[in-house]
Amino acid sequence: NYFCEVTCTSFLTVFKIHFFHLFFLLDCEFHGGRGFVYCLPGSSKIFSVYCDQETSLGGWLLIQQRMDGSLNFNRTWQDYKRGFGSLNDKGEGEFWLGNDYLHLLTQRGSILRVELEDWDGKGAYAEYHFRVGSEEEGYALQVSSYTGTAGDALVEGSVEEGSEYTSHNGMQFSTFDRDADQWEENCAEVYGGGWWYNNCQAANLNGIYYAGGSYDPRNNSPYEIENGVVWVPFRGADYSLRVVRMKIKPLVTQ
Ligand SMILES: *[C@@H]1O[C@H](CO)[C@@H](O)[C@H](O)[C@H]1NC(C)=O
Ligand SMILES: [Ca+2]
Repeated sequence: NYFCEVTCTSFLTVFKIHFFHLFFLLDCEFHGGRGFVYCLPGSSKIFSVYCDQETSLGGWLLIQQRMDGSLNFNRTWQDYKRGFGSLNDKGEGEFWLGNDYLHLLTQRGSILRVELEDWDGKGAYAEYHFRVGSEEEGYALQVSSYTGTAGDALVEGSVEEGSEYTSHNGMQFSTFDRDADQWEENCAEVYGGGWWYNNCQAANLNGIYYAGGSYDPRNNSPYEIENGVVWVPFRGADYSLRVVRMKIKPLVTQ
């Protein structure tokens, strides 16, 4: 794994780079390897991305990570739009890249890789074709072509509760201060994070971080609900995962 730093000198330069080559290869030889590095419009300063060079041929850009519950993910539309949190130089930390970036980086198609780890160290993954709409489109989620070992929480959703209520595909993004879900109440408010809620969820990777794994929703306050860091087909709704991360790479590589 390498940590690459890109100096983005001006908004214009960055925008051109972005517009004509959604991604480009930057020489990370300095750090002992090579990786995809993304330059994002609006980053007029040093923008650091974490380049994972080890998982399935490398070239992944980390877009979300939970690992110790140190960061509050129950945040506003503006926070999710711009991103929050940070990583250290080992790629450790909790963060959300930002929905504007997700839209820009996925508009030509990308692969999403979700990695999950429970409190016994058991891991699982899920991969999808992945696109996030613009803010005008409510950052709507488009996912398809599931492969993996974790189960298909994003398209199929929860088999028990029914796909039509729990699939995240096609859903707009919701935060507690902007409810775009399919429930008469506010999923984001009670499930504790910004997400593509339906009525409500089979995956809640930005949910409330409960240490230890299994939890009894009756003890959760202020909502007695299964609002942990959840991937239903992997460990069920009443199990909050220890580590979750989301990574993307372009669908068509050069
Ligand atoms: C999330 O934050 C909102 C606003 O502060 C609050 O009303 C809500 O109860 C919080 N949700 C959870 C699950 O803590
Ligand atoms: Ca609602």
